[in-house]
Order: sequence, then structure tokens, then C-alpha cells
Amino acid sequence: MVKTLSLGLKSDNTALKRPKELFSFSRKPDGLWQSDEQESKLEDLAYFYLPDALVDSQYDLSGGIKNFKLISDEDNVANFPAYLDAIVKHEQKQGKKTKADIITFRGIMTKILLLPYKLDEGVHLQILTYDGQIFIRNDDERLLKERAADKQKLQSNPTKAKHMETCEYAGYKFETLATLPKPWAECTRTMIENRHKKVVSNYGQYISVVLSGMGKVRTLLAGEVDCVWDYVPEGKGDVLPHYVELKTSRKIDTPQQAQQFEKKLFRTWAQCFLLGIQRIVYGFRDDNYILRNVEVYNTGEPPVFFKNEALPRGSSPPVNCMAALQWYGAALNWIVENVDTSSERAYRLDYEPGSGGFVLTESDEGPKWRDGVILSEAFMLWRETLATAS
Ligand code: 0WD
Ligand code: CA
Repeated sequence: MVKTLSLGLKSDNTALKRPKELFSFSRKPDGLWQSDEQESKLEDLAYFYLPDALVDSQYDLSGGIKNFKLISDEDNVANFPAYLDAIVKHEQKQGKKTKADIITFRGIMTKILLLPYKLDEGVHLQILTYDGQIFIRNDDERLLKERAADKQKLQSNPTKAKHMETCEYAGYKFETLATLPKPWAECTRTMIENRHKKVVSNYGQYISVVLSGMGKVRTLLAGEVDCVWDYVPEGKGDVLPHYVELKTSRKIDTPQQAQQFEKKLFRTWAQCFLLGIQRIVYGFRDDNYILRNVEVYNTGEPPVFFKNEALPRGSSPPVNCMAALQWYGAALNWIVENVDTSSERAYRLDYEPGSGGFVLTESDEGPKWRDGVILSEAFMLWRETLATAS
């Protein structure tokens, strides 16, 4: 069985379900995952705090790079078993199965949403069906190999390699400078004033799990959230409007840099849109990695901006949020229509640069993926318990 989805397809049903956070979980500073929502919100969710006076101090975003606690690529792939543990915990509280057609990570859906605009990048996904639902994972082993090869190649250009490393660090340094580990009122003066001396680490991570969807397809997406703008509402209050995505970018001095930024902003829009995050904060740095200014965007702004500004470039169509969503809607529909959930099956979904299509093929790797790669013993046991109870 081979089925191909043309990248030009567009759905006319882009009716969106309003994203709703169901629960959250987190990775602790030591790299271990934990599935308790309360703990993730109390201990592992940061708060935005960066008054203009601090931006004026011209922080060096490369400062302290020698002490960077950088998690290895191998340990930083999206972790399905940890995600499923958190789903089990949520379902045990609710006493029922989460109603979603597709269960995956936000980053994977970002890849699908942006596919027609990134025709030079391959997409390689693994799909399992279980209990009537579709689980989608990135082929991380392949991605890690490609990334290691890229890094190896980059070594021939030490200046560029150093710059790439510093840019990656600068992003996490900006997060460290712009956030507090607790709401402002609960922080000591030292915690607030000594952030520029703090060791930067990317081990800790807060993950929000959001139910949303388009047309008839319901998706459950897990995605990393950087921090909270003001406060976390109590009880049943909607937390999504309080979340913030943090980014850094080169400050814009030339038309070429403006174009580069536009591309970045398109990706950021996609990331935020998928989780229902409404605020984006960009820290702009100069060539010496000095933080020069900070801009806050509403996630609704880029679509309007692109409508007025976007220019076609290269082989990819001009960035257009509405068209991207029509493609995304078509892709979701096509996945649920062509992936058979009536029994346990495994597929690969691949895009090869230059091919013009998204290709679904059945795979014989199901047993391996079912055994701790995508599904976990604990999750399947829980779902069996639920099925016999109802
Ligand atoms: O290849 C990897 N190492 C990836 C890991 C790729 C994509 C995701 N992940 C992990 C994340 O660390 C997280 O545990 O999956 C989980 C869920 O992430 P997501 O929200 O679905 O991922 P995505 O939307 O692609 O990216 C969110 C954040 C990034 O923030 P920025 O502001 O840079 O977009 O996940 C991290 C990063 O903090 N992240 C990565 N970190 C290191 N290397 C990478 C990467 N290639 N990709 C995403
Ligand atoms: Ca970020």
C-alpha cells in the first residue's frame, strides 16, 4: 500500500477547534521526566520578567557559554513514554479515555503545517495505530544521524560552527535572563538581580498538552512552553492566553535580514498557533550577541503582516498563514482517512525534497515501535483496564 498526498491540496474546512490545555508535565533540571501536573506548574513553569531598564543594561547573550549545561541531542528527543505516562495520569483522574484522533507532539505538526514552505527539508514520520487512535512520532534516529553529519561537516568551518553554537546558547541565555522561576512576588531580590550570573541549562522543560483540531479531526499535541506572561489562572480558568513563547534573532538592519526574520516569524507563528499560545517575545541581538531590544507580538499579528508584506522567494511559495492552514486541514483529513485505525497497524509518512508529495506506506516496524519507542507497556495496560471497565 502506497498513498500519496499532493502538497497542493487544500481543505475548505479550516474551522478550528479552540485549543484547550488538558494537562501538563515536565522534565526536571536533572533531565528526568515527571508526570504530575501540579508539580510541573509549581516547580517547572517560569514567569516572564524583563523590564525595559534591564534590556537597557545591554546583556551579553554569549556570557557564561563555557558553563552551559547542554543536554545531549540523544537525550533531547521528544519522549513518547513520558508523554503517555502523563496521559495515563490525566485519564485516571478523568476516569475516561482522551478523545483525540491523532496523538503527537506539536513540533511534528509544525513540520506538517510548514511543509509546502520548506520544500528542501525532508520529513520522516512513524505512525502507529492503537485503541482507535493514531500516534505519530518523528524518526528521531534518522534526524540524529543527519544532525551529527551536519555538525561534522560544519567542523570544516570553525568560525561558523562557533557562531551556530553561540546562537543556540544565546536563545537559552535569553530565557534565563527574561524569566523567573516563580512569580515575581515570591522571588528574592538576588534571584531577580543575579539572573545574568545564573548557569544556563536546557535540561528543564515544561510541556503543555493541548486538545485542538481542525474540521473533523481532533488532535492532542504536547509542546514546550517557555513561560507565563502574568499568572496561572486558578481552577478551570483558561491558561493558554497566559503563555509566552520566547525567541531570539539577529536585529534587523538590512532587507535580507528582514526576509530572514519573516521566515523565522512564520515558523514561530505556526508553533504558537498550534498550541494556542497568544504571545511571542523576541529578543534581538547584534553580531556581538549583545541584547539590543525586545519586541512583544500577538500571535494574530504575523498573518496580517505576511498578507501585506510577503514576497515569493526561491522554489517555495510566499508565506501565507491562511494557505498553510488550508493545507494543514487537508493533510489532517487525509491522514485520518488513509490510516486504518480499526486494527493495530504501522506506517511511515515521508516527504523527500523534490518529490512533490507526502507518501504513506505500511511498515513492518510496528512491533519495535510498540515496545517503548512510541507506545509503552504501562500505557497499553491502562487502556486495556479502561476498556474492560467500560
Ligand atoms: O530533535 C530534537 N532534539 C527535538 C526535540 C526536536 C523537537 C522536539 N524535541 C523535544 C523537545 O525538547 C521537547 O521535549 O520534543 C519535546 C516537545 O517539543 P515540541 O514543542 O514539540 O518541539 P518544537 O515545537 O519543535 O520545539 C520547541 C522547543 C524548542 O524551542 P524553540 O524556541 O527553539 O523553538 O523544543 C526544543 C527547543 O527548546 N527543541 C530543540 N532543542 C534542541 N535541538 C530542538 C533541537 N533540534 N528542536 C526543538
Ligand atoms: Ca523558545
